[in-house]
Amino acid sequence: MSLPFDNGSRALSDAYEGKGSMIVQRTRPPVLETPFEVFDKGLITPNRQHYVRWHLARIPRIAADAYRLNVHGHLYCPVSLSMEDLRRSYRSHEVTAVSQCAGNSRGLFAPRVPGSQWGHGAMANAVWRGVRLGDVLRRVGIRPGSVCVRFQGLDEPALPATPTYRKTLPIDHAFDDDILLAYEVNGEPLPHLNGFPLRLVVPGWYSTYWVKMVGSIEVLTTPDDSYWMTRAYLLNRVPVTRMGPRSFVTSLTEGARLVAGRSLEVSGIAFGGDSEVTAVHWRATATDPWQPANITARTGRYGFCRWTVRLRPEAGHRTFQVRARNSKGELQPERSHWNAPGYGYNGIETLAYEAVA
Ligand SMILES: Nc1nc2c(c(=O)[nH]1)N[C@H]1C(S)=C(S)[C@@H](COP(=O)(O)O)O[C@H]1N2
Ligand SMILES: [Mo]
Repeated sequence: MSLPFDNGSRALSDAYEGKGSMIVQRTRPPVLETPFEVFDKGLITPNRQHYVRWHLARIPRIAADAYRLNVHGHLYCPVSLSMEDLRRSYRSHEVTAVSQCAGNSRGLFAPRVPGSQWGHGAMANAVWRGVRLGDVLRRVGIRPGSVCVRFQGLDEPALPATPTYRKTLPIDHAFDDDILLAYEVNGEPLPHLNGFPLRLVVPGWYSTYWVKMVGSIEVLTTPDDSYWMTRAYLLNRVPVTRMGPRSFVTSLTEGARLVAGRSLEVSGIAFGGDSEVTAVHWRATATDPWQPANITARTGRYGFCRWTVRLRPEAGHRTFQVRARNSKGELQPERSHWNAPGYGYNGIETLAYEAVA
């Protein structure tokens, strides 16, 4: 089966461990997109259809009882923690948050840009459970003069010259109570492809920071100059970090045919990025004034919310639009800011439909 998409048709597969039907972007390493219909079914993305993105070719299979998290660098007592240690000696916490690749929706940039041609399915909203990164850092004792904390994944490149996957958080941010070292998603252990047994969860930041299968945490006294911080995921040489608001129509698909004059409920999802959604606005066609939509369900400040409106379509070809605002006052722009690496697509969505008598 394949899906229509301007950038080529995309195969669906259910051949991946722990995954249901997914759009295959790449097979080695696996890069799998969540089919968009999933977002209409519920506000929490099921683990089996949570998208997957890896950069490096070798993704080991880690046995939970053999796993160790090494915490080292500029600190007083380096430790090597087992999953047992993490579960037993630390309190567990939960956060609901959207994980979104910085390249989500890249395939919609015009002119086209290279990289994974994602539709809107490089995002997922889930309930993450694990220990607070800050609790671990407090226990090992950070030394004065520390500037950042680096996380390294256990996945490995096919060629030794390729740098391993590492991302770094500024020291102050690392102590944020919302940041977790998560071992569960939606009440189950992390799926292998989503970073079993432990991954970083950085609510409000693009998931490039959410290091999967994290093997080591290192406290540094100088800024991290490694590849993934200084060469990749940059916009104008600055790392892409925090997310802004986005909104989507999920109950209608592009090109829908509706009955003129017969009202129907239209609904969709929105999220605020690193602050909560304060308003969702819509219009029945691009030249109408914006009106407020009802926010009918929420999953916390970092999660998806559902919005619904009553549309009474007028005859003709129209373009439904929706836009979200967050509590920082940020509004989705009219158009996504085009950039060569294709990051941060966030423009107002426009859905064309036709109403017939
Ligand atoms: N170890 C490791 N962690 C990683 C990556 C990776 O390649 N290796 N990719 C990052 C990027 S760019 C994204 S978008 C998310 C994807 O997370 P997911 O596969 O659970 O959806 O993982 C992040 N964490
Ligand atoms: Mo990503």
